[in-house]
Amino acid sequence: MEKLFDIASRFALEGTPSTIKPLGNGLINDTYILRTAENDCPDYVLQRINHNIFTDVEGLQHNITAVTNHLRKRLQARGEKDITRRVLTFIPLKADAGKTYFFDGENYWRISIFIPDAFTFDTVDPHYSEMAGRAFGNFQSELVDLPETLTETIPDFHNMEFRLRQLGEAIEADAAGRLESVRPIVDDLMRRAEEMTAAERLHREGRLPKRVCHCDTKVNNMMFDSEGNVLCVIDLDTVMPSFIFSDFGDFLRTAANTEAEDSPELDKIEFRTEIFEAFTKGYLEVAMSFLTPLEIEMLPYATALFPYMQAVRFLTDYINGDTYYKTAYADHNLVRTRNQIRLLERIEAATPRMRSFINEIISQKTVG
Ligand code: GN1
Ligand code: MG
Repeated sequence: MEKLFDIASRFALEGTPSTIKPLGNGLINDTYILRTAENDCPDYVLQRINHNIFTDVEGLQHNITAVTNHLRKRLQARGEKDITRRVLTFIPLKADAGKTYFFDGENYWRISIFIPDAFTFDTVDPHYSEMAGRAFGNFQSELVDLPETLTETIPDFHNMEFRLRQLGEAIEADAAGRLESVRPIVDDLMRRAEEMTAAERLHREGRLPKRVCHCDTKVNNMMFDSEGNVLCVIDLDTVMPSFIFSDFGDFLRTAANTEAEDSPELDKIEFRTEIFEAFTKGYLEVAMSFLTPLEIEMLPYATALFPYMQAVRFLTDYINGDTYYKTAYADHNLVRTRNQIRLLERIEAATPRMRSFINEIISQKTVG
């Protein structure tokens, strides 16, 4: 803790840090809440950036600064109040105002303003889901004209061909001796490889662009106020150019699963159609203005792609001996893998219904 206070003292904070405690349940970074002694000073979120995963911290913080500044300008231009509740604000270093991260010789740290009276949810009802759809649509649409070019903070992050290659390498190495026990799961995933790498092929053919998106639209990466209004999108580490429908698919992966992503109760896993429909309605209301017909057509594909990609990533990590995701017990990544495959099966079964729902919305919009 002493050390955390020392790190905090490097940043140009308002007020005196009084307590620092762990916050949240992310799988990658370590997050703390830093309270200040004074009532009229903000509290802060202190984060250790996992630089084994985000190897280019400079590029990462450059992206985040570009994105948050752009969003802030938009909010200001619209005359919005309470701007520090509507976009994340990163604090510069005392010694170098151009930098929003501190390297202590071993780890990288950053601090942003804590948003009080704000909530994240691990599950949502249709009402919240529709608002989240609109909010992610807005987030993407605000970033359509971002002047800066963003770096890929994790190269090939949502590249399904790359994720399958990583699985192939894990199988090849079998570093933890776990391969034999998961052979049938590997086969089950490989069977879908061709279908699931469609986006990469379309991109190479020049038919599918990459655009700035969030790339980690887990349901708990959106903040709401106490009245249930969307405040802002958080967890911006992975904001980068990718397939725009990534954000759509990844949100539904967590929000439309009746179970948490690591629930072992496979029989309870359903794909919540009402969440899909509400989210799609909210999202398309905004996103129809900038999506191409092909991007719209691929929304059901994206919905299947994300549980699939996550299953491949969890399984890869399991075979590698749990080197990437935080785990709480030996089979944690395997449980997550099975969970995501079951969700994928549910989504595959729901695909015709998803298609007709999307078509219905589109035809209403184009007629009305
Ligand atoms: C990681 O940090 P967190 O928990 O929001 C991961 C996502 C996965 C997610 C699975 C940088 O996100 O891509 O979808 O876990 N982030 C990174 O829960 O790998
Ligand atoms: Mg998160």
